[in-house]
Amino acid sequence: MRIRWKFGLAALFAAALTACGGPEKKTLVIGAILPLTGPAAHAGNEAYQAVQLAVDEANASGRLAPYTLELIARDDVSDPKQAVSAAKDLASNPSVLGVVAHFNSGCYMPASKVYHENGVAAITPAASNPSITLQGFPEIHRIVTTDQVQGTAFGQFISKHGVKRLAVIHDKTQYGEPLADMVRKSAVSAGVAVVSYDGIQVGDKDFRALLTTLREKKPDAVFFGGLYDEGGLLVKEMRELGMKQTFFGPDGIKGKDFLDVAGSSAEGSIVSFIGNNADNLPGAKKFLDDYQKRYKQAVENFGPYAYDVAGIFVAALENILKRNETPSRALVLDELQKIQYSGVMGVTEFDEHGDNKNRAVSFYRVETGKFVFLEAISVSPS
Ligand code: ABU
Repeated sequence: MRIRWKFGLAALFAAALTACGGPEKKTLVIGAILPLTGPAAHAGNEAYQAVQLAVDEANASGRLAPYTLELIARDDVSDPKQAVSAAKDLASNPSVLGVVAHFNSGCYMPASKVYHENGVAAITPAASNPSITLQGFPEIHRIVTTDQVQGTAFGQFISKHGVKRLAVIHDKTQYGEPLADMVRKSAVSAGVAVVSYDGIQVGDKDFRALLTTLREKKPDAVFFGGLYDEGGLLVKEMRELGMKQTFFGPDGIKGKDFLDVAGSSAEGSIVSFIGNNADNLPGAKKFLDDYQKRYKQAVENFGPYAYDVAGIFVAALENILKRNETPSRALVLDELQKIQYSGVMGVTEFDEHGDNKNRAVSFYRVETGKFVFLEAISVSPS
């Protein structure tokens, strides 16, 4: 009874303030739909935490005053159905002005239709299947580079490092399979013989039968298009079978989960990342330090790009407010079309498809349980 009385008083007080033209909470809202649980939870949480950091910094700076920026987060669990459902949930909330959208290409692809139908700007900090941004949806953006660029660069890298016979494996997903195909084509154009091309099932644990068959074809390297867990198991089982071939993998295995699953078998593996190497960028140092300080973890992969995605939304909202206009979904979209955002990972400017004109692929080797930077390839816009 006492509690109800207290709430009753608070509600009366709030109503009285509003009626007298008193302080009303003014908020602007962005969403984040990422895998906070499930097989890519580690990367998803890094991206989410980076977005939260950017939102908190924007609020502390007062850049959007008199508004406060609010972040609504949803977990897509790396599952396309849950991604679409979360996208519909946020799109149906008229306060949501833009979404930091999805880690998995298999989630961003179907959810992109929801953002398009509802005029909500979406920017992915990670999903790299090139077809997502080629659908002609003006709402759909990506800050990292695409697997067209990653696949081409990886094929050339493999050839440059003396590989003559390559075995290619993929995980049959909307990420792994097209990426593996692009690596295969690029490697073949660079003069590498692709001796096998196989798909595995996500969630399977024992790949020894496939690896034993593949070993007969005498590859001198193996490329896997897929994610952390299967990548970790593949290289572990290769080493258990005595296979000493170099193991190559994409951005989808550059993370702690790959290292944890593979253990010491990960040593010597070479992985790529769809962007610049944050450790080499002076502009990223403050973010990397702030992230470490706040979350007691080092950044591993998509955090800096997720931080820049949130920064792009903040900059878009700030530009709208400077013109004394009221932020809306349509105005945010207009801003993204013309934005030149100087973030921690460099300058982002979106091309006619919504892809970042700034295209780089970085390569790393696993040494004593860490990803050690080797080189970066910058790809000019075509
Ligand atoms: N490129 C990040 C990993 C996954 C994906 O694109 O599906």
